[in-house]
Amino acid sequence: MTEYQNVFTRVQVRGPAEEGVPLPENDRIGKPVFSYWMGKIGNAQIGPVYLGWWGVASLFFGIAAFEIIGLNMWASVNWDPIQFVRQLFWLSLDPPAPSYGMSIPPMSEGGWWVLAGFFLTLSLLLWWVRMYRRAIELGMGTHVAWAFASAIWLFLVLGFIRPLLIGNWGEAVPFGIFSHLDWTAAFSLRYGNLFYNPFHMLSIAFLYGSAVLFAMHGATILAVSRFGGDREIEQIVDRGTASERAGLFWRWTMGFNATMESIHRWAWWFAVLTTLTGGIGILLTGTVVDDWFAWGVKHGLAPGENWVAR
Ligand code: 07D
Ligand code: 07D
Repeated sequence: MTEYQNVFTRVQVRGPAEEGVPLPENDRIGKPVFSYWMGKIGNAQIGPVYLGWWGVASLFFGIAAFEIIGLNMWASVNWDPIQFVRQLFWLSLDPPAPSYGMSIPPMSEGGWWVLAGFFLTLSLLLWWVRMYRRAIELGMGTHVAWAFASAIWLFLVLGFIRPLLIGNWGEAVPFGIFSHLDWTAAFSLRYGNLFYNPFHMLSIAFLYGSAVLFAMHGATILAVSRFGGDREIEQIVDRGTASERAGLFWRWTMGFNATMESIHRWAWWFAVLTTLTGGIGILLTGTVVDDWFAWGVKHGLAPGENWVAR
């Protein structure tokens, strides 16, 4: 009992290797191994991993994109390995200059960026297919794939859909640790302060909300794990003291409680809506709205000439 009364995992279940459900063809690779340290944060069994063509293709293009980015960065410091490591966070592979529009630029002037972006996009889409297909194969819902699709949506808006609408690759995000932060700050300034974009507001509310919900849910389940609350799904159909108590705790403290099932819908929607609303906000910027502060003035969000404080 006391083993459960701690915020850190204290117990590890260790049985014979679990092979999982049988598959039509055995596409799984790797002999299962056990790791005590992985057991501290999750399941101690590692592998076998499902190997399929979608995953292999995704990794291939992902590694290709990563290599193109890395080699271009390395070339930018004249192939000096020390400088490459020293300046890594500040190095960048930039999109073509605005003067190129949507044409294919020379490799050294943004061509590599286009190719890396194409490969990275392919890699993400192929990984999406892998997730979707594995879920179907296991008889699961495809919720994970659709949540991932929401993240891919924001990624595509940032680097593909919005530049396409504007007609310029130069609008897209560079590949680099600090360069992509500089891009983000410059984007906000260029379009009159993203804080006045209501979709940025929504995205932030869902992002913060995701953190709050995750904290509430994680804490609640840990708090009732001594009653078996960590067996969440059984608790939905077979109501026991854990689920009941968890619900009662929130009804007592704030009057309303989610259910063992609905809390996961809350979590899914908050996470999904972060990038979904975010993508809408970015798509509108520079296409429909050129200056979010001016837009705010017009709609009474920000002080302007006719501003009357109420
Ligand atoms: C913890 C899961 C693990 C994932 C990790 C990310 C790479 C990139 C770089 C090849 C939560 C792995 C990173 C593989 C390698 C190269 C050049 C997920 C977890 C650890 N950002 N961003 C980061 C990406 C955008 C912004 C960190 C990606 C937009 C701000 C990391 C994308 C804007 C800050 C990173 C992307 C933006 C960051 C930590 C794609 C607006 C930070 C990410 C594909 C949304 C923070 C130095 C993390 C930081 C940070 C990756 C897009 C803003 C390098 C892959 C253009 C303000 N971003 N980002 O933990 O420390 O995610 O930056 O769209 O402060 Mg970013
Ligand atoms: C980027 C989805 C794509 C990622 C994918 C993952 C790999 C790695 C590797 C496995 C993150 C691909 C993964 C390739 C594989 C391994 C190891 C999700 C991504 C597919 N903002 N802002 C947001 C705040 C300001 C700006 C969202 C806060 C300033 C821009 C979020 C503040 C300016 C954009 C948010 C703040 C500015 C955003 C991102 C505070 C800068 C966006 C949500 C307190 C000066 C993005 C509508 C997210 C967006 C975005 C938060 C301030 C600019 C809610 C809290 C005013 C340009 N901002 N922001 O989940 O959607 O991203 O905006 O000041 O594009 Mg912001």
